[in-house]
Amino acid sequence: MSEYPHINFDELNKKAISEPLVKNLFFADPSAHVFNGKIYIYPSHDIDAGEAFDDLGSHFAMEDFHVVSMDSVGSEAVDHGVALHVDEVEWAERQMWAPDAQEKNGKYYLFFPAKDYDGIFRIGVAVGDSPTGPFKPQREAIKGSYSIDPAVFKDDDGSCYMYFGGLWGGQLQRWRTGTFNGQHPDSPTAHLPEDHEQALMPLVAKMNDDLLEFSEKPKKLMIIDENGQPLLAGDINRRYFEGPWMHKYKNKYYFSYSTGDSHFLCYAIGDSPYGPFTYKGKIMEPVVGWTTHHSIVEVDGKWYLFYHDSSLSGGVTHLRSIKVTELKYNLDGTIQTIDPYPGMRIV
Ligand code: FUB
Repeated sequence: MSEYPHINFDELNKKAISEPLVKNLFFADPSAHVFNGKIYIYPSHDIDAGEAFDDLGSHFAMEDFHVVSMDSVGSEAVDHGVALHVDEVEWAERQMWAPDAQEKNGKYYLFFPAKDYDGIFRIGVAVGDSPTGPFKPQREAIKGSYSIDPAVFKDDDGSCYMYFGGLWGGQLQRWRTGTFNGQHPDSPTAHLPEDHEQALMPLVAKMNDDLLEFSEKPKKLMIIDENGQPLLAGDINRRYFEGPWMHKYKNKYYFSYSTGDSHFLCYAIGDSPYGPFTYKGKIMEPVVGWTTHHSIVEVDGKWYLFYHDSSLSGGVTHLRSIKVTELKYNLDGTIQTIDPYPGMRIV
């Protein structure tokens, strides 16, 4: 159901800075990469499975992944069909949420979260010979993985790091003690830190050379303020919620993410893939649809933000569309904030 009865979607779509890349299906959470000179987008495939909206994200009941490719930004987005279905994954029962992909030595790896048969989000990997799949899943989830939203960054030396974690339905708060807390399973906010406590931070783990397992125990990735202090849980306009992404610009590491319930895309800059990362600002103002999730990639010397919104579905939270727009840096390396619908307030 639309959460935006006050919005005229015809007007919003006219003001929007970009159009859905695919209009016959709903795709979200676009992780974009350039492989062999071509753009490949690894999105979630949104469906209406009839689940009611709740703060655990039960309405995000996705079952499979497609891959979308483009020769260049502005060219036709081609949907290559189903690349992996939940029924092919032995350990996964449901909710195929935001994926990512990476290439190593001519093989392509699709990383994805899903709930296992105990209702716990884990992260799996599936391997293919082509960027468009099909991908063959490993029999088990990555050992030591939990929560959602894997993003796998390849550094200049070929080392790969997975960033992951998401609050509320993404269950990150249930792992605060190091093991899964099974209490209050129906509450998205139980187990969260108090407002004055350090915010929950995302996790990072270096991957083995074969990209099938972590080579180390995941570490907390610290996001700090201008005074070097970790962001606090109550700082909801800046603290991490979900949807991590890493890119490198002029030799600096840029960690970007969604602030979830305050609906911003934000970024922080550091000198190492492990951080710490100093909060720098907003990349994008809120889009229609509760969630906001993105990736950043360089194509032919320009930088692009891939993101999603619920404009095509008229504001239905779990029926989202992928979009792309140019991202610009200031001379000091900060990113110019993007307004997805200039001149229109959506919240
Ligand atoms: O698509 C399901 C979830 O919604 C993702 O995992 C989150 O990042 C949010 O976009």
